[in-house]
Amino acid sequence: MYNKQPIGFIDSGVGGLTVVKEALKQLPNENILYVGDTARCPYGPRPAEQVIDYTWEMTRYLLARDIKMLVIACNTATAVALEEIKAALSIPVVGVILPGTRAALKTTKNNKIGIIGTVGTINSGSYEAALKQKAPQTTLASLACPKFVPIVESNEYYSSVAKKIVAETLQPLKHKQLDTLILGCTHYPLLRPIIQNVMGHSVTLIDSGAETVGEVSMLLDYFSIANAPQTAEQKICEFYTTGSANMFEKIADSWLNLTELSVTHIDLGGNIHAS
Ligand code: I24
Ligand code: DGL
Repeated sequence: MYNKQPIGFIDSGVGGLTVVKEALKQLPNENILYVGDTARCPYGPRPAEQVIDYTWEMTRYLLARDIKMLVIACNTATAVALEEIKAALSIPVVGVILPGTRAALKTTKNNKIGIIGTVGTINSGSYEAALKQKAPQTTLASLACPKFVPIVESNEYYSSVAKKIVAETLQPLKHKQLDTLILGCTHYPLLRPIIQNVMGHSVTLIDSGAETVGEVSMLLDYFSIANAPQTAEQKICEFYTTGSANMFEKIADSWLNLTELSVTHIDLGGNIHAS
């Protein structure tokens, strides 16, 4: 009836913590294992084949840890690797693209939806494919925003520089009469106030990560694999990073408002010098 095996989360780095934050809120009883490939982040500019390989390496690591479900928290990895990994695994595998797409379809009134993400996500055409398959009557405006991840990672996401870059980048979407915009990247919720301001308040922003956790919750119940209520002491929440555990912990502590997180450095792919 109850299943206390952990849910696995994988991401190219620390951005997937935006999804974990939602999981801690919506699924406080679930045990969590998170792998962030910080050493090889960002995935956004990388060729699809490489992103697929890296995503498999994180997946194999967590499969060996006996997870009951896998969440690909990274949009770029979901865009290129979800189908292949889902087809190969016997546990449920959830990406961030379909939940965001479903939420956008629920929200839109004029069927004009926008999607912003990394170069890898936008070039894959995965959001377009998902939307066209579900609702061919909608139009989708896609835009890669390669400058957004670096703004967040340089701690500039509230600065006037960020405002200027976001305004310039989103210019091509301004006059498309969109009423819904999907934030198709783990980092974009950090820029949400600026993006909202630039796009105007008639545009509803969809946070793919938050939507994804709602679907994870639904799947846990559908498959009857949710965990029993447990105390904070029983809860397992472990983070693994291919980069510096210390630096990962600093960001995770401040973002999740938790202290003394369990963060461990791991090597993936048998190449400790990979970068
Ligand atoms: N935010 C992200 N990545 C970083 C960062 C950040 N540095 C500052 N902030 N660095 O992603 C990436 C490279 N690091 C990773 C750790 O190991 C060393 C290399 C977005 C995170 C979203 C949860 C800004 C910042 C922060 C704390 C919380 C949130 C945040 F410092 F955006
Ligand atoms: N996690 C990535 C995504 O959601 C953003 C960072 C990166 O490019 O790796 O697309």
